[in-house]
Amino acid sequence: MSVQSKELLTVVEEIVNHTTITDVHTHLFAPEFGDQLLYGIDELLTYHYLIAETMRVSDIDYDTYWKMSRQEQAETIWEALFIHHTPYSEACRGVITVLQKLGMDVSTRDLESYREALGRYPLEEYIALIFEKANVSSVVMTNDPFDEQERKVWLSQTTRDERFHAALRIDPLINDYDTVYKDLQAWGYQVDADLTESTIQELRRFVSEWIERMQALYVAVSLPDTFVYPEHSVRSTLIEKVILPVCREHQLPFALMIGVKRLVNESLRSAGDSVGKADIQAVEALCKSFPTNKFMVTMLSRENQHELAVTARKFRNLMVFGCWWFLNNPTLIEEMTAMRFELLGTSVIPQHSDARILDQLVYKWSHSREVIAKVLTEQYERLIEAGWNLTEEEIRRDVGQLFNDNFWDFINLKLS
Ligand code: RAT
Ligand code: ZN
Repeated sequence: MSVQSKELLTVVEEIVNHTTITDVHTHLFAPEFGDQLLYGIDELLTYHYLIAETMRVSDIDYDTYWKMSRQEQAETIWEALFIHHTPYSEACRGVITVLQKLGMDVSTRDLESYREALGRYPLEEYIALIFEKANVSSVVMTNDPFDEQERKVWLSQTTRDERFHAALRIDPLINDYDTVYKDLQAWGYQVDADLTESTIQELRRFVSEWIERMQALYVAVSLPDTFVYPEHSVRSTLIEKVILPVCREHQLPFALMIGVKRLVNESLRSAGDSVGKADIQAVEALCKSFPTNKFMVTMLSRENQHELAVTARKFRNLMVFGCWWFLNNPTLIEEMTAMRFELLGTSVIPQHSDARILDQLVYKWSHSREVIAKVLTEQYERLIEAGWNLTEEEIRRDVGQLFNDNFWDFINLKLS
């Protein structure tokens, strides 16, 4: 059935809201990881995005804040951002959206009643409820084999909740090899500080073993705004000689998240990272030099978005994904998504949630869905004006690709 212009937005919204999503990058954990899976109102309020915002409107000193219990921190943030100020920033509004969608009366502004009501759910029920409200079918975790707590679970656990996929995150290996090679030695790998041929072989064994143990869907790293490739550095050698050959062997994408300036304000701890414009030539050089490797790339700076989309037009082994972190705001999602749709058509993964707290799936996706539906409708409108006959089935197909198939097809893509 063809869709006419005037009913278009309603139809697109309907389809966008009812299509389940594979969330390709989160920081959530399967329930088998115990208290590493964060959820509930106190975790929601102490999200690092909100810590940064609180410090701007309150005179509390950093140490006092960090010494508080989680509950006290949550109360401090609630008072500062939700009672004494109006919570319209994206991260604040997110909390309100979650409360509202979980049936809380947000007009009472009564934190204790929310804590009580949400705290009543058994965990399994809560996970199911959140996945249902967010209409997400599965999420990809961020899994760090250098994290002691996480490592223990991987080494002892054999089964995993199927809604949670793994991604092997190797920041310490790539960005901090000088320190972590000692851990690797302690775990039985014959590695040196120098990247000798035998060390390279052992590092490949390490990455390979963890891919298999986790059944990782991709290997990922976050990189600074100063990232360049190629260069004479440990990082470049590790990428070229360890990560890319192993990814080729397992036919997995290497995901690069580029443009983070870690800890520009150390007192803010997890909230202290910032952004910088990176050099797109690194992405171009990687895609060009390794045509049988697959790259998923997201960049943190708004200024990098146009050249990233253009680069994806040149390389089929590059999949652009998500509006990352400081870009995950309606204005920027709209701008980036429109530009990507115009330059790349349907061949992009428009968004990931980056959720750190389970409940955030609800707001991150409802906010993003709204913007994506709007941008998609505008694209369709122009097409209909040009005389194209668009069917509901085709809209359903497109949204399915954007929210699921593009990711899974890229994971399964074999380049030779
Ligand atoms: O968005 C975030 O929560 C950041 O703290 C980072 O974790 C970032 O997304 C990353 O994956 O490094
Ligand atoms: Zn992340």
